[in-house]
Amino acid sequence: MRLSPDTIGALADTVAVPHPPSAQPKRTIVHFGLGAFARAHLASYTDGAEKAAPDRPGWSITGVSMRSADVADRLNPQGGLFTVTERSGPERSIGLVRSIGKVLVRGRDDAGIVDALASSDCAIASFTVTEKGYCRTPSGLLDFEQARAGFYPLLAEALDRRRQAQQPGLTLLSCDNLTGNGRILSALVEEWLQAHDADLAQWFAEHCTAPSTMVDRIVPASSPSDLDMAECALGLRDEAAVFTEPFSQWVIEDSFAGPRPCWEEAGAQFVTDVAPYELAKLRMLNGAHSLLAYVGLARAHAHVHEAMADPSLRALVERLMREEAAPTLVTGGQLDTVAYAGKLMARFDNAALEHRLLQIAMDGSEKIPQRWLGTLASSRQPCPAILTGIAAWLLHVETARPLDDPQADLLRRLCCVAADTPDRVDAIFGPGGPLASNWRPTPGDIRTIGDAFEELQREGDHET
Ligand code: CS2
Repeated sequence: MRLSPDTIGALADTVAVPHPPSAQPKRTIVHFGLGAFARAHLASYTDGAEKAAPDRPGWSITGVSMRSADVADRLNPQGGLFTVTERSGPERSIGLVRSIGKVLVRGRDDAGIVDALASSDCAIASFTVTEKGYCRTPSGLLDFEQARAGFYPLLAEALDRRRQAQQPGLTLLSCDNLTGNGRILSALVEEWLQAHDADLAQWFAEHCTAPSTMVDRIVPASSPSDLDMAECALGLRDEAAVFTEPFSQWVIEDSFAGPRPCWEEAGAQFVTDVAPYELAKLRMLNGAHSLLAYVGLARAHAHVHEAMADPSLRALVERLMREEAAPTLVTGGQLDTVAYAGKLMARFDNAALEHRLLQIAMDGSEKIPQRWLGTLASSRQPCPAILTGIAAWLLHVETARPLDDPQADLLRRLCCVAADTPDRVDAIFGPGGPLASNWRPTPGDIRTIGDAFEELQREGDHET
């Protein structure tokens, strides 16, 4: 039997079921990219806010699936219901989430998506479309060709309808792992609007906001065996179940164009400047994650906890966090980086999560700039751990079949043409390269990358 509003009563009594949401009309959030992360994060916080303050106006999320109808097919027959299982050691805690109303599909339901965004109920458009979903060129400008198939045209049409109907603007809330995600989103949307309707761009600047946010929760993709295990625990089949860690954090810049859910009741922190939190998270957590992914795969590991149990890799991760990333952060006393690193190590050790390294390794060219290059550019000392990560990523580019990266063809070509390390680093990270940045590798950096590359290659041959 499938989970749905009619079958809730059959859920195992170990599942925390919130009381039914209020029958009052709801405000809506239109969320682009309703993958496992958004379900375990935004949807959970929205549900938690309603649970904690049932007398406040309720919110419902209209999801937009960007690439296929898969998520819609999982959630719509369940009336938007799904469960979140928190895993840590042998502990499991399962809760039902009720904040999703329906899921539309980009390309199939475009008119409905524009209607939802243009509706007077809608106050927020939120995003977890991953780094590549913002459709940026290597220099950070909007790639119009790609953007046409993304969220931009729908958002623009809806903003135009709101302007003409003299409705309030929207808050655009990016929940992706980008430095200054709100600033980036707002600049890209403005670029799209300027190119199509300069008056609308002006209206957007005056009526809409895009707060930056730092989002944090490790949410591995759900596997078929996860869903089977959940079925045993739930007593019902939940095709949209998500599995995550108990930890969760959301820091949000308090600059909304209109109303918002009282997410603080569910633990979100509202601050005036999210940058220190965001930089620390990207450089320490995500930076270490990518290191574990590429070096871990080169050393034949499959999951994060297994890579963490490899003593030499564990030492590299500690080094990246404590000696390379942390000294580049100005946290203004808001964050104790020593304690933060300790907590991250414990989270990465969580074997119950079964977090696949290949999932993290995906889209390296989109992730590496904010995870590693910022640290390399601002560090006053050599960063052997990150440089080893770069060597492992280059090896991944050379050997992974398929290479899951939007720039796969270009990267492969550059690696073929430039066979030795100095040329390769220059072709990829130098001026005009796909990962050009402020980082200027020294001859010593290039030697470290070359040595690490050879060593990882040798170890890989040995493993084979
Ligand atoms: C991971 C992130 O897949 C990845 O690249 O580093 O999804 C990470 O798990 C989250 O940012 C944690 O908040």
